[in-house]
Amino acid sequence: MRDLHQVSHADMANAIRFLAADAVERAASGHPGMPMGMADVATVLFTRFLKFDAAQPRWADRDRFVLSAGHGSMLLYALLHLTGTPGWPIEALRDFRQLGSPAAGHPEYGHGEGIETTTGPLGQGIATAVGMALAEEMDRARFGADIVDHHTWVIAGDGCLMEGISQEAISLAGHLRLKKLIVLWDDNGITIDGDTSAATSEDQRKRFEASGWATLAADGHDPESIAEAMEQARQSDRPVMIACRTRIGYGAPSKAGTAKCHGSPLGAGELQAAREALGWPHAAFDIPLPVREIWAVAGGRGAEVRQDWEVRLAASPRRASFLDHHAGRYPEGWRQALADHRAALSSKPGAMATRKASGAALEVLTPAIPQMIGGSADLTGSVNTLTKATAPLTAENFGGRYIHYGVREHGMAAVMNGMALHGGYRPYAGTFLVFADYLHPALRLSSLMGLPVTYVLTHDSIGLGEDGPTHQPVETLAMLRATPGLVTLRPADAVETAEAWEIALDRRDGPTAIVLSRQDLPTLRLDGGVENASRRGGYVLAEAACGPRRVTLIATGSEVEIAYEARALLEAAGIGAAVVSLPSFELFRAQPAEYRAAVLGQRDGVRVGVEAALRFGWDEVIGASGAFVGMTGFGASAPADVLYQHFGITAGAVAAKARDLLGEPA
Ligand SMILES: Cc1ncc(C[n+]2csc(CCOP(=O)(O)OP(=O)(O)O)c2C)c(N)n1
Ligand SMILES: [Mg+2]
Repeated sequence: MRDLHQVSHADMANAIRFLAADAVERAASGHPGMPMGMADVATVLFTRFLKFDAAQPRWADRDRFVLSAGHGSMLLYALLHLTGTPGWPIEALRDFRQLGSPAAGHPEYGHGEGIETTTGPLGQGIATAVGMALAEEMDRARFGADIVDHHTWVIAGDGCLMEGISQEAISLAGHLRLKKLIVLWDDNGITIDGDTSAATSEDQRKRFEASGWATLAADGHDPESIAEAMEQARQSDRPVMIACRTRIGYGAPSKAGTAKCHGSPLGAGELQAAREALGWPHAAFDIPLPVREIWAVAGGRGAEVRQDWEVRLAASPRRASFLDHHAGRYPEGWRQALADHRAALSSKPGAMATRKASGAALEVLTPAIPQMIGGSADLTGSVNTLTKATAPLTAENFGGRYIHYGVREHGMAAVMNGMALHGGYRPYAGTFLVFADYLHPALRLSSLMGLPVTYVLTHDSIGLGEDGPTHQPVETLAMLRATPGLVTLRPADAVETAEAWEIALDRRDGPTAIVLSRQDLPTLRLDGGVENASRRGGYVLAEAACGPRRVTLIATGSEVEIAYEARALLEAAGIGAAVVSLPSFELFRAQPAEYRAAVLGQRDGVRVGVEAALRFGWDEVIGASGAFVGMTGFGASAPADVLYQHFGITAGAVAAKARDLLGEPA
């Protein structure tokens, strides 16, 4: 390794400081304080510790670096530029926060090489990093330390540590003893409102230690103090938090150490004064050649290590399985196994809760697809996510495939994101649909990043019965359907449930929510499930039989059965009625207009929507003149069948609405 000490540490750190402050100044918006405060820590990390090769930012065995304090995005962009990461010319930094620049306001996964995850919603980064560190342990257990051996480094601020999700993440990481996770806490005592003492008096080190972490402290402006702590952290047998004491906006004469430099440009005068104070006479975006060169050396530090790794991988007996795993290639046979399963369900129609049908589909899929990693937020027996093929994952057995996330929905979702980002894994995990609210910020990031994680959301309506309105979602489906990039599926029976799983596993570019009933539902699909009908989002399950179609009854999940019964009532009265099953609004919306019109019977009479949830979003399907049978407010505590009667979600009510619309009341 070349000597990096010809140019001073201060010069290297100042290069970061001024790239950040100048970019914020030019954009007239952004956060200079955090990059200026953490420039020393970041310089030590990137020049002496982080295992990476800037020329190959996707090298599988690189250390992961997560900027959890995403508002300090210019710190990351400055590092990516200085280390020579592809796609990060100085122009990208000059265009900070402008449309089309990889240097977006907050780091966005997929917008530029080297951005490991999207951050900005405080706390998400640290929790996502737990998933990455976990995936590293899992990879090492599967493929061996000769090809998997890297750390996950996180920079987290006061805000990240105040957010509740950080507690879930810290607690789980400590429990699983993720020893290759190192959190660098930007301990600057400042947030937007001013001194952190206004809102918190926690002893952070004790807090982490209580969760099974090791902690260290460093002077965040003394490179040797930082290096000593990082060296020690790498030897730890448990996750490590290093409290890096820093001064926000370090170098800005009047604003450093105050909230004034947190989130707005320093201003021309203060910026010039900082240049003088730190001895940086260079123009904005001008990095002197020796500093530039020494940073480029830092960017190439890992090249040899990576090449050695390539040689080891080439010689490894696990090479093929490692590459398949990371490319997300499933072994042959899973699709056929699932098709056989669907055919068997169709040939022996019975009644089964779709949450149970999901468990049955997982029993078929998990032995076939080793990338699938299950779990639940302490509701395993209710959400049916555990299968015979998925042994529990523990600190002693990272070869396991089932994660007991504990009662930590938000952390669970972020950890799934981290596993998916790390590469290879297809995480799925379950909780009750109503608690999707507890994990939604992380689910939103799954969608924004386009990560193929699967949410198993059961107990999906008043149909769960006695647990009452706290547990009965009425608005949650609308929230999921309103989330861009998410595919929500609410299957009507066991066959559609198996189809939903096939759709989820075929998705590579976004998350899927599978919404499932607690109560038994009859098998309605008797066609052998040969073709995956759910792929079109909606389809005619039963066409009008007694005459031309005059009514189209459109339902999802458990209400398809009710629509079916309503159809029988209408047909008995000589009114031709069809039932449309609509498991996914998003997939249906993607179909050609003619198909949608034909399914919905847009030229054939009236439409009635049925769903045990709020009408919000349904006008798209039934039109403004359509009728809707569903919920108008919260549910109640009672047996499910009583609730369906009480709230008027019955076949009789559906048939009556249809007849009203036809002007032919019974
Ligand atoms: C979940 C969430 N809530 C609020 C914000 C708005 N916000 C951005 S930075 C910040 C303060 C963060 O303080 P700290 O992490 O200490 O950063 P520093 O001021 O030290 O840079 C807040 C409240 C956010 N980005 N995410
Ligand atoms: Mg702070």
